[in-house]
Amino acid sequence: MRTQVVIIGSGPSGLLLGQLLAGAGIDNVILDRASKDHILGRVRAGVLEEGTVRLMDEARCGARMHAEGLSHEGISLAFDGRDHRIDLFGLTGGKRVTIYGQTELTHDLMDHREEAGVLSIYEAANVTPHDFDANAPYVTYEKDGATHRIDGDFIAGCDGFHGVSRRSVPERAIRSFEKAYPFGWLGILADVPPVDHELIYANHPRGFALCSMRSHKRSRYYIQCSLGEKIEEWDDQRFWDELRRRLPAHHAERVVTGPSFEKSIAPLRSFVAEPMRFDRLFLVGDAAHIVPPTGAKGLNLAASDVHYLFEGLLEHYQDRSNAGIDAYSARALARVWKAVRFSWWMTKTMHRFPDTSDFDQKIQEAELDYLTHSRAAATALAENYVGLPF
Ligand code: FAS
Ligand code: PHB
Repeated sequence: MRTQVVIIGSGPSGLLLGQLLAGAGIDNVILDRASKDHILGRVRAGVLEEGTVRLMDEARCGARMHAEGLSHEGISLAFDGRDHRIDLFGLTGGKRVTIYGQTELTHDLMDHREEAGVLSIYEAANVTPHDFDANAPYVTYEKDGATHRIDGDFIAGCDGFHGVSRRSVPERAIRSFEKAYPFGWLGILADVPPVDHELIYANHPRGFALCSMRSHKRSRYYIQCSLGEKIEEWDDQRFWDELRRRLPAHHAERVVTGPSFEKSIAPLRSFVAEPMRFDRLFLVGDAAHIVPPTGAKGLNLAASDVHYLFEGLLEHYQDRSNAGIDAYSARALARVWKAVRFSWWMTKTMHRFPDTSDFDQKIQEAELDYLTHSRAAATALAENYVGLPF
């Protein structure tokens, strides 16, 4: 089989890139080792920046997002028993975020791709990129007992942190930067109304908590937990009790509890691989970088990578210019590192670290005090949270 762009990975990165390419008449095939159902069963992000919303519209997949997504103009920071609203809209000259689950976004992209008859191959085993340092790259994979080959002009490695693409690059050609955090997030989904109309990020001596949502009837809550925690040790009652302990009293008493239907623990890390392009292979999204979810940047960074790569590929095919693909890595990394910094800063400011010294604790309290009394400090948080320009 031959195509123009072989995309490894059918998560948000691969699907959004595939949809934009198909819309521009650029042939592409997506390969994923998982099944569609497995991919749709993963619960992850919930906050979309305006740039991500714009890309979904450009991909002509935004109708349900606009119909069901919730437009938010602020977030709250809770600490010392009180909370303080950060007016995202007012501080950024009218920008807002959209609450719409990654699962729904993935569903929309998959449905539109299927309707357009653009090929995705699921449960493809041993997907392997070849000869991407030459002009005739190809990808092999195994399915139904046979080995298959797809030749292309380019390979987009959209296969996440544990994917094959980054691992296929010779060690001497790639540098990585990593920071692991000494805690994780225990998250649940429950069909109960959210505790407030906007998100609440809570800093508490017992640990961080986040009150998020998927709709007015479905809540997403997280609490910071130690890395050794086991899901089976957290029944719903224990989770609800711990969440309420970490919220200011006027929120804690309003938490509506109910049975969770999803519960998971995610480790937190910061990771960046440089560069993000290796001749005919491009790394996109989590394949190239990971951020702690505190700043709600992971999914949105995948979207900005897709934007830069799509622009570059469009120039290559339509204008016969390689300027865009040659600039891809530098452009993407410039935005990635600013989001990595913000996600690290939000995590450092809102979580309790096991080895926090008294001095560190006072610095954290001073940071929160500064944030809630300085328009300049709040503006810096707001402009990063709504998303820096592409
Ligand atoms: P993905 O990991 O989503 O997709 C990669 C795809 O490649 C997968 O479908 C996988 O099956 C496939 N693949 C992997 N290896 C392969 C191989 N060898 N061959 C073929 N296919 C292969 N971001 C936020 O903004 N907010 C959050 O709250 C948040 N929470 C998260 C919680 C968890 C547990 C995780 C893991 C991530 C979270 N993220 C969050 C980040 C997440 O949303 C990512 O940024 C987003 O999924 C990135 O999308 P992709 O780059 O498409 O990678
Ligand atoms: C979510 O709703 O899953 C969510 C929201 C904001 C974050 C992280 C996760 O910072």
